[in-house]
Amino acid sequence: MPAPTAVRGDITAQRVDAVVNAANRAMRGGGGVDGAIHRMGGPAILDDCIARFPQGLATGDAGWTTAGALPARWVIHVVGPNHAAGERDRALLVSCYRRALEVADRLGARSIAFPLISAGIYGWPKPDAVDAAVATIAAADTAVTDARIVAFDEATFDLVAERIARL
Ligand code: AR6
Repeated sequence: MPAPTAVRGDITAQRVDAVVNAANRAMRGGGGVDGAIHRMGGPAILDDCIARFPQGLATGDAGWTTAGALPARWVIHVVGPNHAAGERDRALLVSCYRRALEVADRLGARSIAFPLISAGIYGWPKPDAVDAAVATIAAADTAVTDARIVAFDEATFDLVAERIARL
């Protein structure tokens, strides 16, 4: 696919077909991006998580729900590895991006906004989290034409933009 683009802002405000949520295995909400998405999207997202994912989701996997009141149509939930808790298998982080794009293709989504998965509460070192995001999205075989990496702060935005420039 074309190179991803770097965006600075709040992922919940993105006008895209699908926003990606950095969830956990239980899929019942949490802090960070997960908290923001459930807060802004409203209770329909949690209802759909419970209905469609009674057992939650495995680390490295992706699954979709409604986006509720968000401008997006779908939320694609992924579960990144929890580096802070000792989950250090990088293939699981790469898998989150690949699987999210596969789910997007199945939905017919053409635009998607990713957060930097595992790079917050889960503590994945920021430069490697950026590298995994940019390289995996850029190499994916997908019908998605607009893939954004949404950075919350200026320093992270700069890291993402610099890595994209090196593609
Ligand atoms: N928009 C864009 N980026 C954001 C936003 C936002 N609204 N909020 C945070 N970030 P995190 P993780 C950035 O912690 O590390 C939850 O409790 C943040 O600065 O959301 O995968 C879940 O339920 C960081 O760079 O996700 C899980 O238990 C990045 O998004 C756990 O946290 C990801 O940070 C998942 O932790």
